[in-house]
Amino acid sequence: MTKNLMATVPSQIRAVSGRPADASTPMEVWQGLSSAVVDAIADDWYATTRAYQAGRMEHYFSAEFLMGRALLNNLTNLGLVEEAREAIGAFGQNLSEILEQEPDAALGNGGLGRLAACFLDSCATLDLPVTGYGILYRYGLFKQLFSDGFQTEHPDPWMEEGYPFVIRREECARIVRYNDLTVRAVPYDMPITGYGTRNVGTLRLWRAEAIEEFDYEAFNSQRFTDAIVERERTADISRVLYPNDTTYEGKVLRVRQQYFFCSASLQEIVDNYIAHHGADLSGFAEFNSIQLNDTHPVLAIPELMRILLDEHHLGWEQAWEVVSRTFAYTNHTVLAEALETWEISIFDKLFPRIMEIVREIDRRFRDDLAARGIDQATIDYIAPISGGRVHMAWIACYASYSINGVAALHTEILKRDTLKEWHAIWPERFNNKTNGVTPRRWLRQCNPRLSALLDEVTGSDAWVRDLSALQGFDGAATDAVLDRLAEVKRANKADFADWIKAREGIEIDPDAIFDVQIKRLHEYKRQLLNAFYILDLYFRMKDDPTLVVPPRVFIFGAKAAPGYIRAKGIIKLINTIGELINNDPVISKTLKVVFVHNYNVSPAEHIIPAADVSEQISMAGKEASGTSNMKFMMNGALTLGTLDGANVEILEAVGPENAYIFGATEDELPALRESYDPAWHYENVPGLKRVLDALIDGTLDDNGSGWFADLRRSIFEATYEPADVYYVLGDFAAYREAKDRMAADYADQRAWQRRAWINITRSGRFSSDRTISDYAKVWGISPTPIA
Ligand code: GPQ
Repeated sequence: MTKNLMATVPSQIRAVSGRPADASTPMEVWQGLSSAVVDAIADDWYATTRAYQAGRMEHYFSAEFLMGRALLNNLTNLGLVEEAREAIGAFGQNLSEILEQEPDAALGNGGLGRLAACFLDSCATLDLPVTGYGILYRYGLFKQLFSDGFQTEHPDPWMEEGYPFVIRREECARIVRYNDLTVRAVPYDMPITGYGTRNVGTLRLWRAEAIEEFDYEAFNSQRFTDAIVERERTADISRVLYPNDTTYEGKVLRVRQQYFFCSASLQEIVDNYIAHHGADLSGFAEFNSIQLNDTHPVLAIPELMRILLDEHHLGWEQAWEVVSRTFAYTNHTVLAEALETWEISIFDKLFPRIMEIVREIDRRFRDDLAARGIDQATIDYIAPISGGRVHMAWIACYASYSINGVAALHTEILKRDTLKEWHAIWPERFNNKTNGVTPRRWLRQCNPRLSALLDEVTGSDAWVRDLSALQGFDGAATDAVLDRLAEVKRANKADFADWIKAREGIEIDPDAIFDVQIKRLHEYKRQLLNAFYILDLYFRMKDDPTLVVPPRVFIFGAKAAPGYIRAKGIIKLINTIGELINNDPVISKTLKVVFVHNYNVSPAEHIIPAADVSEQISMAGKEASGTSNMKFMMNGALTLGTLDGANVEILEAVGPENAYIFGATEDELPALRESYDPAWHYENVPGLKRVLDALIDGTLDDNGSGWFADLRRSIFEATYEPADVYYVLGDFAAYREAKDRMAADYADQRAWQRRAWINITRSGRFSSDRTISDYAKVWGISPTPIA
């Protein structure tokens, strides 16, 4: 497999640059080394594809795959990091510098897209026949810069300079038809290596192209611009990732994107079935299952109906039987604003045949439920078509053989609340699949020091493929091991301080507590609560210079959706508080605030190994799972969090003495809210008055935007939402108490290290290998190793 990697590197670089390796730029070296890696796995990749195609396969449909960088991940999985370091060291290049050349493949917004990427890694490592299908966006998630503390957005043309980790498969191109447009879908395949296996899985990303490069007739008849416009209209489909996380935007282009990758992928899957199992499609679901990553790919349901009915002439019942045994649906949020519904008129315009099929699904659904004795109001509410709109989640629930949430609490809320009508009729469809993250990228690769310690303590690298193996080493935390753990964290923090200095121009003290909140900016995630704490702490220190406060660095990373003004206001607020604190000659000796700009997968790989405290402070019941909480835990940070999403299960795993849990719980909140009065908290909870007044009394300058006053209003005034809908003031006192206590506890380093160790050894359950093994049972697939 690894044959000749080192021998091929110089010639690969030369092929890229046209110059000898030692005269090539770091970017060219990255390209050449990456090409050499793809070359080295090419035979195994082909063998894996062949092996999977003949048996039962799972297809993971997702509008987002937040892959991050590929080179180091592949070298890590293949065990080639040192070999690569030597190979390029031979001509004076430094591997770390080369790795920093690589752009992030940011083809996703946040947790949902990154989860899909972790899943692919686990499927490859477990030799499972799973292929990912999505879109090759030309522009990934926008690049974020700060200007006067305000977020600005910039395009991310991530593969413009060439990207060796995707291979164009011209011969596998498909035609996708809309009523007003016909386009070619050309697949670009990304190899997915696993750890300790020769299997190489595939992520297939479709790119939209014109059927003909130009409309030659238009071109020749001097209508040059018409010809270009048509071509561009096609390329628009895969041009850009929509930058909304957990909110839905009813744009025609978005629904075109969704249909685009669903149709192309299904055509291929159906043809592959015919090639291997014959033309009788009634057996399709015996060999194929499709996981719908949220509702974005739900158009695959009517599209598979269309293919079976119109192209393969199955009857409706027969086709529906196949469809309803093929799809499984994962829900990733209970936020109402995320539930996708489309105006009927959009479907009618883009694909009338699909709309006709949806109408028939709706008609039969209504008959089906009436026959089951369901009342008319319920039927009207959960019907695929209601109120002039098509409801994607309802289509998914009706057609799927399995419906899952992403953490135990989330699945319970789905059953009790969001999807209760469905649960009442089809309880057996519901199941939980608590999320996980890959220990390859999020431990082995990003934290080599801790990895080496774990190898040593456990006697091998077996934990990389079976993270639950660490649990047996709970008791291995001798003084010697804990000293080593402390050294590892200290060294990671020093590296991180250098990285921050270079990237953000801020000096931080590696001996301070690194307290981190990194995730999309959303009100429900309550970065505002964290900001209020920091500002309150600043005032407390100003008021009482004798106050003993352990040195702390508050680290943030977050992008706000470009149209989400209030989220952008919170970014501006944190940056403004940072200015105030970092420029205060006295306070800045103890506190620093760092907002890492353009937060993405690769910054996370620098931040997480250096963290002491993992902020997971969403309002209970709102964060479906969270996955950074798991990455931090694996790297020995302690959770400061609410009983929300997977925090609940982290707490179960480590015990209350090894996490800091605070705040109202999901079942307490309804009663608390009934009598909730933010104004009372403002007047009575220590610290709040000063903090809220600072938003409008001139302490903090929002550059005339009015955004700070708006944040304050969101706390006190009911508009279309209740005042302080995310209970920021309600949880403030408990948060302040827990966070102060945590900082004080940090002084006892030995006790802290012991608790960090427990977090690491108990993180096995949060490996995506466990999650994927659970899914594999639902999917009915088994390992298919090629060697
Ligand atoms: N999530 Cl619906 C996203 O990242 N984007 C979305 O559009 C939706 C959900 C997240 C969710 O907020 C987190 O709690 C989960 O951990 C994550 O999906 C993966 O399930």
